[in-house]
Amino acid sequence: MGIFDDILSRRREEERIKAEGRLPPGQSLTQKFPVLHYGPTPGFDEATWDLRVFGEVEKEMRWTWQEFQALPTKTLTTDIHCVTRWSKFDTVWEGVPFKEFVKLFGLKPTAKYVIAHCEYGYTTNLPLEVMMDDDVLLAYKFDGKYLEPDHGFPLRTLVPKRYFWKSAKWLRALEFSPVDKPGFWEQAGYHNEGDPWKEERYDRRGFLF
Ligand SMILES: Nc1nc2c(c(=O)[nH]1)N[C@H]1C(S)=C(S)[C@@H](COP(=O)(O)O)O[C@H]1N2
Ligand SMILES: [Mo]
Repeated sequence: MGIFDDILSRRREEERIKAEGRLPPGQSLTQKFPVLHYGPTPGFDEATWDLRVFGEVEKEMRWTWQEFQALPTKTLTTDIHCVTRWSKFDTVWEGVPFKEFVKLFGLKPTAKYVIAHCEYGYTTNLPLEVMMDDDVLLAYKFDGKYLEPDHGFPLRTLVPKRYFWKSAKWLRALEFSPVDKPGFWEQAGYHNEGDPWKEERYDRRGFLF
């Protein structure tokens, strides 16, 4: 074996060790940041953009882009896992922690599910309990820079413990619901929970799968 093969095999070995315990079943590591979504990438108009919360909240509220950016943020490093089988380690995100965000308007005890509403009507659903995890963000920076339009600018949810389709790009509203409301991919046959460690990829045999 030549020197380059040596280097290559050492790299692969490092990667294998690095992946141990961190790569959910059926996933492969990528260094890239693939772009995946249904439909076109929406534009952003600061004059009309807002983020709204509604449903089982004490107070319905809305934020302009400027108001939203004034909220305290936190930065975290986490792994992400896409249902199409790529995982990316050590991604760095900044955003408003969901758990802190809900304190601004208060939740009624009847709030059990969170439905993220995005541009063009994309939705995705999760139990409130899952959203209240410390690592769930309303994220607007990746790697220290504002999100690329394709990755959800200006705002997306980040839910690292679920497959990445649960991290909603181009977020415009959060609905707090007493009942579950399966979202876009969930209605198309993706699993309702989407836990990568349990390989909850697809569920019903929807018309797409
Ligand atoms: N609004 C919206 N958010 C979305 C999607 C979408 O189609 N529309 N696709 C989801 C899917 S299937 C994935 S894998 C991730 C991809 O995020 P990325 O393009 O930043 O990698 O976004 C998720 N969020
Ligand atoms: Mo996806």
